[in-house]
Amino acid sequence: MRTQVAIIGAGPAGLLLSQMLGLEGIESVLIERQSPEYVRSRIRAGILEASTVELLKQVGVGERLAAESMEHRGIYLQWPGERHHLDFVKLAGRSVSVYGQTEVTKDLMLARERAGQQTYYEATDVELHDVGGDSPYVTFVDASGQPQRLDADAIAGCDGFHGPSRKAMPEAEQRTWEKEYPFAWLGVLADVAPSTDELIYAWHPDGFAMHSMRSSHVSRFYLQVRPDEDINAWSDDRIWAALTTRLGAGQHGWKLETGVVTEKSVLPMRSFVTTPMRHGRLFLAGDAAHIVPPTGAKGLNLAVADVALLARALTTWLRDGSEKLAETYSDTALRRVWRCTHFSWWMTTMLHRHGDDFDAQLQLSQLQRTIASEAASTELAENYAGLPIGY
Ligand code: RFL
Ligand code: PHB
Repeated sequence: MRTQVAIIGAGPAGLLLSQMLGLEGIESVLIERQSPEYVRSRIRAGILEASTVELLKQVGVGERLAAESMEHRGIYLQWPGERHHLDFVKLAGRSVSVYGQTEVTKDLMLARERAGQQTYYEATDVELHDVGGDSPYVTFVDASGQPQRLDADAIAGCDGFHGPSRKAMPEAEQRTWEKEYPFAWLGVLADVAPSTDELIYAWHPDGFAMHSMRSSHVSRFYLQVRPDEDINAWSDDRIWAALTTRLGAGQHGWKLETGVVTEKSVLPMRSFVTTPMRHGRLFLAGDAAHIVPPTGAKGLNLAVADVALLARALTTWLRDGSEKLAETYSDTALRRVWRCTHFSWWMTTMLHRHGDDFDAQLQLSQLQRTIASEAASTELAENYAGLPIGY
């Protein structure tokens, strides 16, 4: 079997790439390890930058997004006794939108089905071959157990942190940077109306807490826990009690509504960057090339920004015959990757309890400065609301 671009991974990066290439008349085949039901039900990120929203609208998957997303002007930053609003629209001229990654994925899957492009779900033994040469190909076993070979002009590795694409890059040419954090998040989804109009990021002596949301009747919460935390030790009552304390319910007349917990899981936190993001005819995009801790809400947006560059690079190469953008893809993408890596690290280290009491005082001082100085709040706002694509 032959196609122009073999895309490995049907997460937001792979699905969006196939959609953007399809609009330019470039054919692709998607190879995904999981079933469509599994991909559709994965709960992950929830915040879209303005440029992500704009891009999704431009490429024809913005209809439900426009109708159902919630536009937020900013976020609340809080620590015991104080809650402050940062208005991104005033500070940086841009807002963000609440629309779950699960919903983005559903919209993109539907668009791909409508476009009639081929997807192999539940593929196993996915292997990349000859990525440094002119005739790369992918082998895999399809859902019915048939071995398959897919030849392509280019391969896009959109298979997340654990996929095979990054491992197919020559080790001698790769460099990686990694940071593990000494804490994790307990993520909680609950059937309850949000108790806040915009997201709350809270520093607390017991650990970080966050109040996010998915819709007018579904809330999303996160609590800082240990990386080896036993999820079974967190009953619903314990979760609501910790959120009540850390989010400061009962103070200044603010109430936290509670409801039925429908999902809970522990998420590890790491920063990871690999360079370069291209070798020969293999291109990495999204989590396959980099991971950020979720505190800055950057993971999904960064994957979208990579794909915006990669779709253009592959189009100008495969359709128009110019390799120029393919050659600069890695360097251009990595500029934004490192900016978001720094921002995510900064938000994470400012808001999570770690170290000693001296460190806690520095965190509180940094939080106060972020609120008190327009320069400091603008720096947070510009990064959070998102830098232009191609930054
Ligand atoms: P994805 O979404 O991981 O998609 C990769 C796809 O590749 C498939 N795959 C394979 N396919 C074929 N063969 C193989 N051998 C394969 N191995 C893997 C996978 O099944 C999957 O479908 O990467 P992509 O597209 O780059 O998108 C990136 C975003 O998903 C990611 O950055 C964010 O979701 C990160 N993230 C979060 N970011 C936030 O900003 N806020 C969050 O609250 C948030 N929560 C999360 C997250 C990431 C999580 N993961 C990856 C552990 C919660 C979780 C659980
Ligand atoms: C989410 O709603 O899942 C979410 C929002 C903001 C973050 C991380 C996760 O920084």
